Amino acid sequence: MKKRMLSGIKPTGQLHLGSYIGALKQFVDYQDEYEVFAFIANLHCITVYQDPIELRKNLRDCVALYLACGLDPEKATIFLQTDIKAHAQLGFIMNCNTYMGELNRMTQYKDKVAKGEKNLTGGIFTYPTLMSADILIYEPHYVPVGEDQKQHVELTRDVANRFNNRYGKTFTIPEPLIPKIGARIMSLQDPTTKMSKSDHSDKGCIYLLDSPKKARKKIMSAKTDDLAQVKFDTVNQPGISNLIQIYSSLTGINFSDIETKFDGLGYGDFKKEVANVVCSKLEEIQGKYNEIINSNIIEEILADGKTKAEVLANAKLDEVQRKIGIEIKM
Ligand code: ATP
Ligand code: LTN
Repeated sequence: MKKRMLSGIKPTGQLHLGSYIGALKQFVDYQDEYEVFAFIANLHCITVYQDPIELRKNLRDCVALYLACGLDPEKATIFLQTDIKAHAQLGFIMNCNTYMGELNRMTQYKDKVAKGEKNLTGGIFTYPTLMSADILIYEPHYVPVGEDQKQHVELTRDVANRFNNRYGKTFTIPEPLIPKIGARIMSLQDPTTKMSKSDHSDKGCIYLLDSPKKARKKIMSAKTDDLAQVKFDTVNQPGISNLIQIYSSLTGINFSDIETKFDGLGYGDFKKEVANVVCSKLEEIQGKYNEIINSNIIEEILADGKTKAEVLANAKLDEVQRKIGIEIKM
């Protein structure tokens, strides 16, 4: 029997090259080998206020981009988190099995506090417990995520072990699957910070729906250094190293072959070649996206995904509730 893999992406704003390389590409690459469950984390995204009209649009875009990036609904189960009510219910149960100290240690939360972000919600603080529920309810072996989410999968493992010890073997312990190349794609404008939808500079982030012209411009003006050598060295050449990662991830060429290929050439030549590869990927994705976004296929795929996911999720929630004693029936 195939091993199972599960992951989710928040539909906040548009997906970008970082989310594609760090997570989405992995779902696609592994869909033949594993039984893939890919969902849209629409509860996680409201931990920060979202404009309702924009959010509704982003939801459809996100599903369309899953498909346009190559996820095949015949192979993968694609669904909306809120279509499976058991996520939120198990989320509360997981909340009750996670300690405040553990949540206080989550770097994503700590970073927000350190930055002095105001009006942080209870949802932001407890969101790793909902993520644990998202994962454990399907008992996947692997969870493909970018580097920034690794800590949340590790917390999930701790909570699952604690639950199994308290109540008897209930959950499979999942492993985070972090890509060897591209687990943390950096901003093109500040290569010491992650490429992110919330990047303060739009120029640092390549959205999957950016026009190739716009994307090319962003790459050509990416921040580099004055060492004039295409070399993978994240300490002294973070900008060039970031471009090498992007190029390597999209072409499959390893770092040393890239260094050899561009030996003696200027940064302009290198950037042009990176832009060619990125733009041709964007064109491929956008071509499919345009066909999908105006069809009914999105609703059909989500309905189908719901049917498949619900059976597993409800059965697991039932088992958990019986084990912890909150059901009258045994
Ligand atoms: P953002 O910071 O853009 O809001 P996020 O990480 O908060 O993104 P998602 O869009 O849900 O939220 O991320 C989807 C997946 O993509 C996660 O597994 C995340 O680790 C990964 N990911 C996001 N940004 C990057 C990046 N810059 N490099 C590699 N992986 C990334
Ligand atoms: N928290 C993740 C999104 C997410 C997720 C998950 C990823 C929610 N539930 C379960 C993997 C598995 C994020 O912020 N990117």
